[in-house]
This record gives sequence, C-alpha cells and structure tokens, in this order.
Amino acid sequence: MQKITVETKPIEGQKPGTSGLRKKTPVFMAPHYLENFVQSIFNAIGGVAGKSLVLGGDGRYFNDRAAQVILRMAAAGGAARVIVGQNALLSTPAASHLIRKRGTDGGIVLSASHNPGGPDEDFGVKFNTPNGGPAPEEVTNRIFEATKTITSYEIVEAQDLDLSAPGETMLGGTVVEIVDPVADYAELMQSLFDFDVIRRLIAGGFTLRFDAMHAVTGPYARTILEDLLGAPAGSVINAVPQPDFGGGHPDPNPIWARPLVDLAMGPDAPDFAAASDGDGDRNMILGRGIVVTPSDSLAVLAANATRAPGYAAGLKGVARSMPTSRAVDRVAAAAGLDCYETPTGWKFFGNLLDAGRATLCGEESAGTGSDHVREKDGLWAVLLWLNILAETGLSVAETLRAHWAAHGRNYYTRHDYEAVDKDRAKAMLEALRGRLDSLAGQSFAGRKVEMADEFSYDDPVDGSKSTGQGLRIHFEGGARIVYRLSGTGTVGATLRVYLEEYTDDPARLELPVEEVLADVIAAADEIAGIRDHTGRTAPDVRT
Ligand code: VG1
Ligand code: CO
Repeated sequence: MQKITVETKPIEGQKPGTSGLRKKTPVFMAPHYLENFVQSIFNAIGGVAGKSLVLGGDGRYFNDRAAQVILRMAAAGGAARVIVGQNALLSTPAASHLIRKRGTDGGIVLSASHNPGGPDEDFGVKFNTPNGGPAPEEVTNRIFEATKTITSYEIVEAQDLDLSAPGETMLGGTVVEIVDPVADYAELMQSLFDFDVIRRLIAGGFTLRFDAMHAVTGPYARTILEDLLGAPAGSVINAVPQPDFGGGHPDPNPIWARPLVDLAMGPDAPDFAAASDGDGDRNMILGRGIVVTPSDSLAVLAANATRAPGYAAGLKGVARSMPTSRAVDRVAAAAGLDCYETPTGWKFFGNLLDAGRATLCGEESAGTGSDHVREKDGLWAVLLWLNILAETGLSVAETLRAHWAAHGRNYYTRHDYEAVDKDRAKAMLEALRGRLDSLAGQSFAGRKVEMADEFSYDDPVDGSKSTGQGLRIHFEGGARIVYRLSGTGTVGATLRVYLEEYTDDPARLELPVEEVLADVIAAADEIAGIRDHTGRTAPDVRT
C-alpha cells in the first residue's frame, strides 16, 4: 500500500470551539481542509503510530467520506487499530463509551451536533481523549497551534473500505475493526438501569414517544426502547438517520421538535415523550401537558437518581455549567452534596468526573450525563427518567410539582439571537464588560443589581484557569442574567442571554415562565442594549 506525503499550508480558522471544529460542509470539503485538521490532531497527540482510536459520527452529509479519509490517514500514521462504527455511525456517548471500554488512545467523532446537516449546512470534527471526554482546552490549544504550522500530511492510497458489516479488515498495517454501534452502549444502559421495572411499566400501558429527529439515536432508541423494553413498534419516530436530518435542525427544543411538543400538549399525549439531537448527547423530556426545562431535569434526576441501580450507592457530587439554572444547587444543598459550577461545554466536567468529585452533570442546553461516560448522553437521561417514573409511579407533571414544592422553582429561559454581526455582538459585550463594576446598586426594569462580574473558572483538579466565560448580573431576591457568545455556530455570532428567577412561594410555582421573567427580560435589554447593538427586536429562539 502506497503511503504518500502531501504538501499543504496552514489554513486559517481551524480553532476548535465549545465542542470541536464546526464549519459549513463545503469548507470541510475544500482541498486539504479536513486532512489538515486531522493531521494536526495527530501531531498534537504525538502521532498515532502504534495507537488505537475510535471513529464514528452522526451520519450527516460527508460523514462517510470523511471517515474514509481519516481511516487512510490513521493507516498512514501507523495506527495499530481503529474501531469504527458500522457505516461510520456512532453517537457521541457511544463513542465515549467505546474509548473507555476498549482503552483506546482517544477517538474522533464526526458531528456538528444539533446544527443542520447537508451539502450547504454544517459539519464538525471533535477529538476525544483516552478518558472518553472531549479534549480539554490544553489539548485543543495544541491542536490549534499545530494547524498553524502544518506543512504536510500523510495518507495511504487505497480503495474505500466497506464499513457496512461488523468484522475486521486491514488497511496497510492498521486493523480496522467495524463494530455494531449500538451493542456495547445498550449493554452499558442495562448495567445502570432496572430494565425489568421499566419493561413492566410499559407493559402496564404507560405510553411513550421518542423522536430521533432523523439523526443518530434512531437505531439506539429502537433497540433499547422497542426491542429491549417492549415499547410498541412506532414508539420511536424519525428513526432512520438521514444525511440532512430530514431537512430540519436535529435540535431537541420547542422550536425544532415542535411536532413532539404539540403532541405532548395535545389530547393524544403519551405519558412520556423525548427527543435527542444529531449526535445523541442532548435530550428533551416532556410529559402529558408539560415540557421539562433542562435545568429542572438535571435537578429532578439529581434528587431521584438513587432510585436507579447504577446510582443506588449515592452521588459523589453534582456539577452544572454556569448559565444552567441553580435548581440543582438546591438539591445538592438539601442532600449535603458538593455542587460545582463550570464554564459552558462538557469538556469542563471531565476532570471532576475522573477525580470522582461529581457523579451527575448537566447543562441548560439539554445536556445531562453521569460518570458512566465522559459526554452528555440523551438516551441515558431518558432511561433514568423512565426508571424513576417506574419506581415512583408518578407522572412527569406530578414529579415536577413535587420537586418544586420541595425545593422551590427556578423559572428559566434562554434567548438566542442568531447570526448577529460578529463585530456588533462583540462590541455589545465589550461595552457591558466595561460597565460591570458600576452596575451594583442600580435598578433596571424595577430590579436592583446586587453583583455583576465576568465568570472565570479555576479547575479544582488540575488548577487550570479559563477566563472570559460569560457576563453575570445577579439581582436582589435571586434573579440572574447571563450573557455569552456561542462557540458552536458557523455563521456570524450567536448571542445567548440566560434568564432566571427563583421562588419558593407555594402560590407562585405554576405561572407562565415568560410572565415571571418579564422584568428580568426587560432588564436584560436595558442593561446590555441588545436592540441598539444588534438591531434585533426579538430573539430567534427561546428555549
Ligand atoms: C452549546 C451549548 C453548550 C453545549 C455545546 C455543545 O455551546 O450552549 O451547553 O455543551 O453547545 O453541545 P455554545 O457555545 O454554542 O453555547 V452539542 O450537543 O452541540 O455537542
Ligand atoms: Co450534541
């Protein structure tokens, strides 16, 4: 087999964001773009000679082509083994599990997650380290540095491999092991949850609907929910992964999963409904007539996790990203658990999980997970919910009401302003940053600011520091606003404004979210001048 060295030049902008490198698909398909980035990953980890890797993706357009290129490059680099999902498919949590289970030197996940897919949409490449988690900043910085100095990459000349059936094949000196993407993951789930009790719940007439959104969780959900747990055929919808996710955004939120939300709110609502995203790490949870806010979901799971066998021994601690509502903090305080606050992005949970300081982690962006892998995990959250409901016999709505009655309610919403002009978005935050120190004591929309700052994080495990992680305004009485720019978008800037208000007044636990947060929303615009700076009068997405 012929190995060739291709001369190349650094390509600008190959800086991994919140979760890997994401760009428009044509950018990734341009000559040398993918190859430069992959070679830079290899260079940043000291080459792949003699190493083993996991490889798979969410099935979006270019997933199959990119996987073949990466296999040829791994072979050229002398990799000992690449474990690749059948048809180059692996959900993000399944990839994380395989890396850990097989003790590989890391893995590459091809996904732009909840971003749309297709020839003119988005593609992404993410490197995960041997602990199974997204590369921490120290590694992504090294990858980025490598992209700036690259002069050549290595690749073997070979025909495409047939990845359509499990088995082993050789590519040069590299063993390519094609695995069923679902099997190991389904086994892991059965080790954590009481499948018998969930099976009995379903057999007893409990109805559920899971929307795979034409993305990677389809095969996983079919196997686990329908085949293993006995949900009737058709309980999993949009279950066949499509390269363009059926033309939508595989984003489990009330905008993009509208039909599922309408179903849950309508007369034919199932007892339980859920959806996941492109790569299977996010989740949306709904009950009859109710949408569970992701921050509340994390809190409910933390409060009830010990009902599932995998967590019966108790939690070591919990962690949430800074913009996530503080509902889980109240659970932790009540249970005497440590609660950590990290920057946005799952990579910041890795050290806490590895060090045994946290068992459950979550983000407001529909991400929840535990120490079973080092990624957030959509189906895991669904199964933990089902295990809890099966044990308590309560409905989703009853579970939430009981939770609010016990801990109070953190009303929460996020407003996203998408594809804003980058310079204007940055100017807005820069202006606000300059005024942060003067805000305490001032009132906006009738709310008095108690404290304002910019979040930075000192990792308690390795001492690394991450600065510039979001501007925070705390109000007297417990309300909070956070402003930050997204690190996963591919067009302009996305401004995220996170809004929160707390109450434990029993008469105020079931009010419309927008009503409770009306002042806080008005204050967010008054303080930052969102309209003036961005020219936008309303957010594009409210979650
Ligand atoms: C977003 C979310 C963040 C999440 C990240 C990756 O990042 O806010 O919580 O970890 O996406 O999730 P940002 O920088 O756009 O706010 V996924 O499912 O897109 O890998
Ligand atoms: Co995702």
